[in-house]
Amino acid sequence: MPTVHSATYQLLRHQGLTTVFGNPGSNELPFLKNFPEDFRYILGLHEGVVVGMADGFALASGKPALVNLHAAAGSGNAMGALTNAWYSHSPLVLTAGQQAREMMGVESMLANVDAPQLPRPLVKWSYEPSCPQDVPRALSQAIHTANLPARGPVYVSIPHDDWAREVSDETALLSEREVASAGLPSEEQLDALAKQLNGAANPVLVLGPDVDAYRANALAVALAERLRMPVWVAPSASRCPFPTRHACFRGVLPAAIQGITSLFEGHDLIVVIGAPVFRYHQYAPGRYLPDGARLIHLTCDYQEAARAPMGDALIGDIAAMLKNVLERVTQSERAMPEALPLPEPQRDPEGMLTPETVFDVMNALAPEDAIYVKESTSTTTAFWQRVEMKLPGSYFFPAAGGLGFGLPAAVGVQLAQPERRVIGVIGDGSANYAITALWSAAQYQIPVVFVILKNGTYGALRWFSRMLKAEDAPGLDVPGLDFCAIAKGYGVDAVAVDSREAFERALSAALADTSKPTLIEVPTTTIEPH
Ligand code: TZD
Ligand code: CA
Repeated sequence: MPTVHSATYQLLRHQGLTTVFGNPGSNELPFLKNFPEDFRYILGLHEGVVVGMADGFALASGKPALVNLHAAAGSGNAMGALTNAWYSHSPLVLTAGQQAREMMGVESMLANVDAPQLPRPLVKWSYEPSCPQDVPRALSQAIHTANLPARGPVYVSIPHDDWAREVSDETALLSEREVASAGLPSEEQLDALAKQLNGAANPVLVLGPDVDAYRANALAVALAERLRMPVWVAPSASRCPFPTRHACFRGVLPAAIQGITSLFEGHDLIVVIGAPVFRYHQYAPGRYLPDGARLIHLTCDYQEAARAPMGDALIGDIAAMLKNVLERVTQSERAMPEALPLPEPQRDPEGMLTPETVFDVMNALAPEDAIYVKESTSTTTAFWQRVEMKLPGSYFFPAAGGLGFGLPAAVGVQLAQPERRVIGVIGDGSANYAITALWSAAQYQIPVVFVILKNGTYGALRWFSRMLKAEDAPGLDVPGLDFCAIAKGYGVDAVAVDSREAFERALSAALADTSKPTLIEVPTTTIEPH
């Protein structure tokens, strides 16, 4: 008879979840024992790192990733990282070891009391099987739930005495299951949508992270060219859905109600695809739409559709919807939008670089299929202006703004995309939340190039403090950090640079070495996010 252990590994193997991201404790050891040779275990030294690596891996591979956490304490440590996974529609299958069934009621050490409650509301589904025989089925449900649109994290708590128990041969049926969704609007809905697009005098396109997640970037380009629309990236951009040097590209929308409405003045149709409407940040109340404008929202997420404060929404497969709409729209005779001018080079002060120069150098030296994992909050606008990205899956930023994503996600992305170079562009504030990801990168020889932008401050908060008239708030600076020493302590080669030429040399050398990670510490000026 199969055991819960053998049936589960069989299921995971068939479903392609053979990389396990984890940090173990006693409750998890019965799952990890007899670890099959065709599986790999990636150890993270803190659960924020574990989930961050798995998140990057899932986003870059487009497939569910398996996480194994230690009971309540490990799950708690993972929660901050789950905010990002939830908002990036990342299909993470989180498992957590539970105390032995008989020992749960008395709340022994490591009993995860009310385990399914713990990760809510940052999971689509959370469960603790009521008997050992239900564990493989529950994990099968978890994988399919995570992977069905809209994708997202799920959580299963598994008592450690379950793994050795026997299950019926029928459990094998689970491994063979395929669960697919086929969401496409009706012909009538597509025709009505196309009619609005064809009839608009001055439409504008807004693209979000799910265009990139569905690998629908080329379809979005075709639609923009067919209708000759300016294209904006939806606010708080966590992925790059559109080539940043295309004539139609306009940049990332501001994350404020009034800011967006002002920019869309004069447009009669706003088409938003693969993003919430909208993911605001700064509180700047105002009108949601300019006069005379209609908004249409195409999304894979019914919750996004339902909670929007304005516009009509259509829910379905982003790529299929785009493809079908494209077949129905006619070539516009409007003038094509003009490409944005390239930004001027910046002069660097003695001994440090401007972030703009850092990005210009990256843009010049990195391969055209490089992947950027970015977590420096004050430099976002400058980055989007200066770095050309044209291939799908070229950019990842924490979708909920939860810091501690950048370092581990860069490691996970590089694991999923070994043929492409991954550059982590990380602020000196952000780097500290999940710094032990450096250890995983070193131990598993994952050749990420980490570029630490060291301006000595929480730059974005400095900007916010002026906006909120709270300039006297304490705790906004981070002096006294030596990232080269820290990196070396975790086994990563590191170099500090203080001029453009030194950075060019260091980045070229790091990009040329695919055998191990490198960290480059760059002292920079502080700039404004907008
Ligand atoms: N803690 C967590 C987990 N996430 C957060 N987003 C914050 C705190 C608040 N926070 C921001 O929203 S931006 C920021 C903080 C602390 C500053 C990040 O500093 P940095 O980047 O050095 O990484 P910049 O470019 O200097 O802003
Ligand atoms: Ca900083």
